[in-house]
Amino acid sequence: MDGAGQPALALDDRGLPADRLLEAYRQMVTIRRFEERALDLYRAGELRGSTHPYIGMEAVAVGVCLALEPGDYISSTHRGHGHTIAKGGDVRRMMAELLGRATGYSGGKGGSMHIADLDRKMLGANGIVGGGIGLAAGAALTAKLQRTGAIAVSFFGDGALNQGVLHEVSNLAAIWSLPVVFVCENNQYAMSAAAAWTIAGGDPAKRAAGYGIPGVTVDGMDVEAVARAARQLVARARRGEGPSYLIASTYRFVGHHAGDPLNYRPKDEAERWRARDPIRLLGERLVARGMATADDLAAIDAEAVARIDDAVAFAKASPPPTVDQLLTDIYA
Ligand SMILES: Cc1ncc(C[n+]2csc(CCOP(=O)(O)OP(=O)(O)O)c2C)c(N)n1
Repeated sequence: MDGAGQPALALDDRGLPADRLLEAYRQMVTIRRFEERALDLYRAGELRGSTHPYIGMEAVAVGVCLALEPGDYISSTHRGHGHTIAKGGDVRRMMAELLGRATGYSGGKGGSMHIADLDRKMLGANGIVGGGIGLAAGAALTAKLQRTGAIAVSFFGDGALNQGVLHEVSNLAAIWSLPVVFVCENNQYAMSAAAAWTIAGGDPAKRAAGYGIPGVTVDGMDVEAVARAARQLVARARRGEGPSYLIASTYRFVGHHAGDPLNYRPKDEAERWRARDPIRLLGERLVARGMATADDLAAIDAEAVARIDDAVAFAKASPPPTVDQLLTDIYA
C-alpha cells in the first residue's frame, strides 16, 4: 500500500510495437471520420434523435481496447460509437442504426445511444448516465464464477463519477475482487457542468483509495499512455487481484450533443486541448519514430473515409424496419 492507502502499482513505460500503433491510428481516424459524418447527417436532418460525438476522446477507447482480448467485455455510455469501433464493431451496422434501418445493430429502433454487439462482448451504449457500470461488474462476476479468464471494462464520464451506482458497484467489486476496470473519461464537463465544480475531493483518482483499490490518472490524449496504464490494470484484474480506477483526462472538441451551442466553455481552454489532438499526436510520433510516413498516414485516412462512405451507402440502401419488426424486442 502506498501513502494514500492504495495498493502500489508500478506502471511500465515500454512503447507499443509499430503494428499495434498503426492499428491504433487506423481506429482513431475511423472513429473521428464516423463521428464527423454522423454530425453531417444530423445537420442534414437524416439522423433523427440525438447523437453525442466522441471527437477528441478517441485515444481513450482505443488505448483501453488495445489492452483487451476479444473475450473481454466492455460497457459504454451515451457517447458510445468510439467504444464500439475500438472493440471491433461493424461501422455498416452502426451507421444503419443511426439512420434507423432494419440492418442496424438494434434493428433501427434504438439509434445512436442503443448500439450493442454481444459477439464482440460490447454490452451496449446506454442513455442512462452510469447505466453501464453495473452491467460491466455483472459480466466480471460471471467471468469470475465461471472461471473464463475474461475481464470487464466500464467506460463512463466524469458526471457518472458522481452517480450512486458507482459507489455501490465499486464497493462490491472491491470486496468480491471482481476482474473489472472502471474507466472514467474525464472530458472536463457533464453537459455544461465543469468537473472542477462538481467532483467533491478534487482529484477523481483519490476516490479509489476509499475502496482500497488502485486509482491511476493518465493523459487521455496520448493513446500509448492510456494503453500502458490499461495493460497494467487489466493484467492485475486477470490475475485475480481485483478492480481499479483508470481516470483518463481528455476533452470533447465539440458540443455535448449535435445541437449544443457550446457557450459555457472558455475558447482558450478549448484551443489548449485542441493543440493536443490525440490523432495528430500519434501521427507525429509514428513519423518521428520512422514507423510511418506522412503518405502512409494520408492513405490510412483515405481508407477510413472510404469505409464510412461505404457504411453510409449501405445504410441508405437498407430498408426501415417493417411494422411487424417494430413490435419485436420491445420490453415494457
Ligand atoms: C441518470 C441520468 N441522469 C441525467 C441524465 C441526463 N444527462 C445525459 S448526458 C449527461 C451528462 C453526462 O456527463 P458525463 O457522465 O461526464 O459524460 P460525458 O457526456 O461528458 O461523456 C446528463 C446529465 C441521464 N441521461 N441519465
